[in-house]
Parts: sequence; structure tokens; C-alpha cells
Amino acid sequence: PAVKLLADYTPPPVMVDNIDMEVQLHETKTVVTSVLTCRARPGVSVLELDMDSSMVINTGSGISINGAPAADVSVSAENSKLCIPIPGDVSSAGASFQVQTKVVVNPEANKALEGLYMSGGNFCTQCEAEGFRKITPFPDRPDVMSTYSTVIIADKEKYPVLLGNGNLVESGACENDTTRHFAKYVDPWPKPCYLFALVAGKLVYLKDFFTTMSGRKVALRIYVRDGDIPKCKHAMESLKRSMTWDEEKYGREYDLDIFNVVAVADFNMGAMENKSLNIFNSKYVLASTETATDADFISIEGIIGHEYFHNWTGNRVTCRDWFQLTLKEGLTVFRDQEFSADMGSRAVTRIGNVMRLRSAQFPQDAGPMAHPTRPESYIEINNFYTATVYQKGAEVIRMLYTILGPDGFRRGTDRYFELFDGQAVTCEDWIRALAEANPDKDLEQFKLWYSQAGTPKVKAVVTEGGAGSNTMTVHFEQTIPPTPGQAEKLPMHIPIAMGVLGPDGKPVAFRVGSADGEPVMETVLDLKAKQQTLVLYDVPSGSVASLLRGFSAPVDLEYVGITTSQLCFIMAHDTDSFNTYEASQQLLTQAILENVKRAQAGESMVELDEQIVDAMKLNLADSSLDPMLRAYVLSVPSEGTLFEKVELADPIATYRARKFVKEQLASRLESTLRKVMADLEPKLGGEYSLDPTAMGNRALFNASLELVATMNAQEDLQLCLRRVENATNMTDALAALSILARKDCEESTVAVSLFYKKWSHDYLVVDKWLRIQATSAGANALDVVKQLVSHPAFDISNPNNVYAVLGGFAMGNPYGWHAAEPKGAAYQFIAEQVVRIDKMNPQVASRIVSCFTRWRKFTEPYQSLMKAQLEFIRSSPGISNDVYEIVEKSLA
Ligand code: HT7
Ligand code: ZN
Repeated sequence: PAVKLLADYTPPPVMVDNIDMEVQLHETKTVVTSVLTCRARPGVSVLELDMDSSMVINTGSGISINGAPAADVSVSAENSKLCIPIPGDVSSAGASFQVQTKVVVNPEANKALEGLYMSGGNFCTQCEAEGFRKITPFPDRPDVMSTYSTVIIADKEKYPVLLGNGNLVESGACENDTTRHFAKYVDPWPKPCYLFALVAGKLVYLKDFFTTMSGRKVALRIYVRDGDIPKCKHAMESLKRSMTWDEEKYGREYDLDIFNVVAVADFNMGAMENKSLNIFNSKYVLASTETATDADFISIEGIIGHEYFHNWTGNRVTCRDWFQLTLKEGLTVFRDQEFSADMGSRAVTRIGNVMRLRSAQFPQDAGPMAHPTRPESYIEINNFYTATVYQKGAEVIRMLYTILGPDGFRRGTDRYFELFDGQAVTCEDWIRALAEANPDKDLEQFKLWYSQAGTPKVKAVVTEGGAGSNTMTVHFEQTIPPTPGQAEKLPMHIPIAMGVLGPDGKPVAFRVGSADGEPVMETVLDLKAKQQTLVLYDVPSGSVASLLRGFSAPVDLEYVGITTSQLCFIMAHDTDSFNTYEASQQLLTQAILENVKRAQAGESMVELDEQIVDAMKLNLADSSLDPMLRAYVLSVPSEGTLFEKVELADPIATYRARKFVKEQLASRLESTLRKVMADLEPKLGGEYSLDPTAMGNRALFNASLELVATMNAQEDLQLCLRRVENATNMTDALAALSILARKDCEESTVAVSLFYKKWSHDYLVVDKWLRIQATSAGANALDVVKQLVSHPAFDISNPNNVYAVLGGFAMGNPYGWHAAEPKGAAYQFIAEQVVRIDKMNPQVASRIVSCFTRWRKFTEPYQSLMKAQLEFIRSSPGISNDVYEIVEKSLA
């Protein structure tokens, strides 16, 4: 397959200023007629339109230019380009000309869920990144921006609701066929074709309105299947909060009279920001207390916000080419993270962001798929909707925010919109706008974050009294590991936020750089050189430095020589909540890794240090702390993050050591845990609330219950069972179910079956039930997963089901996945499923095949057995480019 290179970019030979579409919807034969108003660059004599082999086109009579049949039209060898010669008189002097095409497509046969397809009996579309070419021939690239008018025509009974981008300008019955009706939409804002959307079906809606800052009234509607309206309230409230927030924080107002959201059950990703017609995976819209967890409510708010924020960062200002994807995604993730932080608890939101970065992006940055936030080459762009482009991309924006400060950053975004509204631009353009608005800042070196892959490692050595009395010297050294295609790296610009805790645990006011500098409580060091030293003055002896506060840069920090007691001290006293959490995670990581070595050597494990137990007790018992933070501090690092800490990971020894430490926490903290649960109990009843404290209380109770349940006392198992049966909210029911699903006991069997009986009518809750089993089962997980795949509730063509069962097993259950017997049986099963799914839906298959990417990370026999399955997939006939790219790069 062809490799696309950023270096090969050239501007579009033909611009399309406007497109008029007519879409005659039929399940198997939809007819799409498009009229493109084009302008060719001088010297361009052939109009090349992207198309897809699945569409039927009559190159003889199906195409005309300025009303006359086009001559010598050809379709390129792989059926991917329609080549239409432009007669000389038509394109002379850059004049506009009109090209009409007519094609037939088959939505019902489209199981790839890209282009026009059917979900639950309704028509819908997904065009990002390159799906528009599956609907109509078009220069399918984001730097071709056009205005759109769309006439949608469909059977009136089966598809009463017809939705398109922009404003509805006309609708009614079709004159020539009374069984059909039409709706015409006009979108006045020029947009790239990946933002095109249409929906037709039997849908009902929740309506509301929003008055913008300039006083315009915008109609808001959320379209769902009959019966689901009561579950749309949270999404609607989130949408209104997003609209207000974007006005207040960025001065961005919504620009049309209507904003629609549609929920569909079959969707490859989370949601899509189509202009004024966002289409969502229904799991990110529908929520009620009974069916959705606290985490679901938070995700819905974040994703509704994310897609809405794209209206400015992505839609009004878009990407020049797909290499620039992080321009819109990194910035929009940063915006949604900040929105969530403002709506809930800032500290807790930040910890969640970093957990996600570390569990998904750090491994990617250290493996064969590592790429810069702005990749330089790809085979299939759908493979680059990655944690690096999204999550690391958001960290890049966050660092810019830290470097420029809130006011400088806002000046920069204002300048960005002022310069580039209505254009398709690059990451360089973004930095240019920020730099123009902040002439005192130099962002040149910072740009390396866009071009260098790999997680920088920062070593910090802290010494006291180095340059005189009452000083603290912090010496930093940065190294960036080699990544595919990038052996050597230049030092990066890394902002390191830091503070100091005095010997009494109180924050210290210190001076930076000279003894007569201004006293500050916190500073941000611009680490730019490979090695750099910072001297802090007025620091009392016995103080401890608190480094990388708030995780101010996406780096792997090694605080050389920090002791267990200093980490416990930070955990107890730091005013930076992120570092409180971080200290606990480092302490637990060290304890687990020590025991991994012992497990490998066949030695007995060492108990948890008394200091750690005491620090944990202190945290647990401190009811003045945010309960969610207390729950996070108690959380044991995931196996995935532990694997990253060693050269070669032994999954079984890691599992055993982690389990041991968890049991240690449970038994050594038992009385405190039980007291916490007893104190929380009365606060948990009453009306369900999404207030951060209420959510934190539930999280802390459930985290405590999970720990005490590791001791398998009958009364705790019974309590879990009762909670599965009687909990009035899904957060508590699911937490209890996941505790039991990990065990081999009577209560577990009963809980799993009664949960299904209770919820079999709700496909989103059934999805949770599928995932919990796939992620929780132990050594018999492969058998469990095989049963789930043949369960009537599982549909292999539904991405959510596949991600829940196959993704949950291969990427969310390290023990079950690696421990399956005979060794490698689970890998073989998943490889076979990948090949099967790839025939229907390459995007989903390539997400699942990523479970093999890090095969080199594991000890034998795991690595050889995983590699063998990659080779099996590579040799399977007809694999898609999507899967091929991941497999080939993994094996390289
Ligand atoms: N911009 C969207 C990314 C996307 C997507 C969404 C649904 C299905 C397939 C997709 N391919 C790419 C979603 C977002 O980041 O906002
Ligand atoms: Zn996005």
C-alpha cells in the first residue's frame, strides 16, 4: 500500500466553492447527484475526484460539465479516482465551472460504518476522515472548503425525520411520488467535506434553546430512538453549559440557528462534530441514574463539550491536511479537559487526564507505533486517531498555556481565530498566531513537540545548601529515547512547575535564581537545555521539593534518590493534589516491582513498609480531603502502567505481585477502610447527585469495598451481591458486580446472571455486562470470552460490543489474556476474530489488532506467541490497509 508523506503536500489543483447535492435514499440503492462549482488552478486540465470502489457510476452518461456530457472520463486502476478532462474553454482564466456526477451507493451493505450506512433501521453518515468519497466523487481533502446545499429525499413512513447540515430551508411531499418526502438544508459556512452529514429515520427529539452572547436564539435538539428522551437531559444540560463556557473562556459564539445531536447505536468512535449535526455513539448521549455510572455522566459532558468546541477549533478553522490532525484534536481535547475541570473538580479531572495519558499514550510512545503528535507519514489515516495525536496533543497545548499564562494564551487564541477563520491551516500557523500575540516569548524550540516522538525522560537531582546556606539546587537532565525513524533527538522545551515543602510540611516561599529575587510559592522552570540547574534561595534545611506539579509536562520524571519517607511526606503535605496522588502511586509501584522480582525468583513476597501503610491511613482518614482524591490515592497502579516501568514485563509475576500488594493494603488498612465505609454509608442514600463530593463518596466507598473484598469474607461478598441487586444507581451496582466478577464464588455466578436478567432490555447496560466479564475473568477468561461472543446479546458488527468483549479482554484484562492455557490460545482466538472483523469493518479490526503491538515488551514465551499471531494476520488473504499498517509496523 502507498505511504503518504507530509513532505509531499501540494495545494489542491481544483477548489470547489459550492456543492449542491440531492440524495435519494433507498436502503440498497441510494442515488446521489452532486453539482460541484469548481475553480481550477492555471494549467490544470483534468479534474480528479476521489471515489470508492463500492459506488456505481456511469462514466458515459453520469457526468456533465456546464450541462454538456463530459468526454473521455476514466476511473483510475484501483477505482479510487474519477478523472474528468476539463475542456480548455471551460476553465480558462480561472472561471467557475460546474461538474455534475450521479452515483449509486448501497448503505445497507456498508458494514464499515464509513460513508452512508444504516444503524437500527435509520440512515446516517460518517465522513471523517475520508468517508465523503464513499457518498459522492469529490476532492476529499480538508483544504477544499465549500458551501453546501443538500436535498434529502426518503420514504415518508419509514424515515419521517430528515436532517442535514445548516439551516432547513424547505421541506414537503414529493410531487412525483406521494410516498416520499424531502428536506433541503443550506449550510452557509464553507467547510471541508469530512464535516458533511445526513440522517434519516424514525427518531424523536428533546428540544431546548440557547441564547448566545449577542442575543441570538439557537434551537437545540437531541434526536434519539422512541422511548429514550428521558435519558437525554444530561446531554442537553451539558450542551448548554458548553455553549456558555466557550463564550466565557474563548469569546466564541455559535454561528447558526440550529444545533442538532443524533444518537446512533452503531458507531466506530465516540462522536463526530459534523457542522450543526453532531452524530454520537449513543453511549455518549443516553444516561439515567439507573443505567449510567458517574464516569458515564462525566464522559458525556466531556464529549458533548468536545464536539461542540470543534465548531471553532476544527470547523471554522480546520486542518490543511490530515498530518495536522492534532491541530484540531489536541486543542479540542485540551478545551474539553478544561471545561470538565471547570464543571467538576479540577484536581480530580487532572489526575484522570494523566491516568489516561500514561495508560494509553506512554506505551504507544515507547513502542513500534510511536509517532510525533504531527505524524510525517501514514498508510491509513484512520490509524492516526491515536492517544498521541489526542492526549499528548492536549498536553502540548497545556504546556503552551503554562508557558504563556492564561492571558497570553487567550490573546493567542484570539489571534488564531482572527488570522485563520474560514481557512485550512497547519500546526506552524497555530504557533505563529500564539507567538504573534506574545512577542516576549520564544516558541521556536517548543515546536519540537510536534515533530519529535517519544516520552522525554527527565532526571532531577535535588541537593541542599549547594550554593550557600538555605539554598536548594535542582539539577535536571533530559533525554528523549529513540523512536522508529528518529534515532537522535534535540532537547525539548519542558515547563516544570515546582514548589517546596518546609520541614514542617508547610509550603515554603522561596526566591528563584538570586537571593534577592521576589519570594514565590511556586515557579515554572523552562527546561530547554539537555542539562540545567536551578537554585532556590531562602529554603529552610530539611525541605522537600515538589516537582512537576499538576503534571506540567508529559514526561517521565525520575526524582533521583527520593526516599520512601520523603514520598510519604509529600503524600501527607503537598498542596498540589496531583503530587499527593503521584507520591502514592510511586510508593505502590516500587512495592509491587520489588515483589515482581521476588515472584520471578520464586521468593516469598515482602510486606508493605509500615511508613506507606501509615501514610495511606492518614490519607484515608482525612475527611477534609476531596473523597475522590482519597479514592485515587488508594488505587493500585494498573498492570499496564507497571509494564512500562520495566525493560521486559512478566505478566503473570506482575499480576501476582500487584495482587499481593492489594491484599496487603486491604489487611493492613482493614479497620480504617471499614470505618470509612461506615462513615460514608449515611451519606450515600438520598437523592442521587452528580456533585463532585457525592461522586467522590461513592468512589471512595466502592474503592474501600473492593479492597476489603479481596479478603473474601462472606459478609462482604453478600454485601456486594445485595448492591448488585438493589443499588438504586448504576455506579454502585456496577462497582459491586466488577468486584464479584473477579471471583470464583457462588455470589459471583448469581450476580452475573441476575444483572443480565434485570438489564437485558437495555443494550447499553448489556454492553457494560459484557465488558465486566471480559475484563474481570481470571485464568478461564478465554472460555468466558468465547461464550460471550456466541451470546445472543453479542453482535460482531456492532463496534461497542466488539470493543467491550474483544477489546476488554485483550487490552483490559492482562492476566486473563496472557494466562490462558494452552499458552497463546487467547492470542490465537483474538487474531482469528481480527481477520473476521476486518472483512466487515477495518477501522474496528485495526483497533483490536493493536493489542499485539507491544509484543516485544513481554518475557518469553509470551512475546514469541504474540509475534506468531501478527505473522498469521499478515499472511491472511485480503487484509485491509488499516490492519496491514499496524501489523507491519509492529513486526518491523
Ligand atoms: N473528529 C472525530 C474523529 C473521527 C471519527 C468519529 C467517529 C467515527 C469515525 C471517526 N473517524 C475520526 C471525533 C472527534 O475527535 O471529535
Ligand atoms: Zn475531536
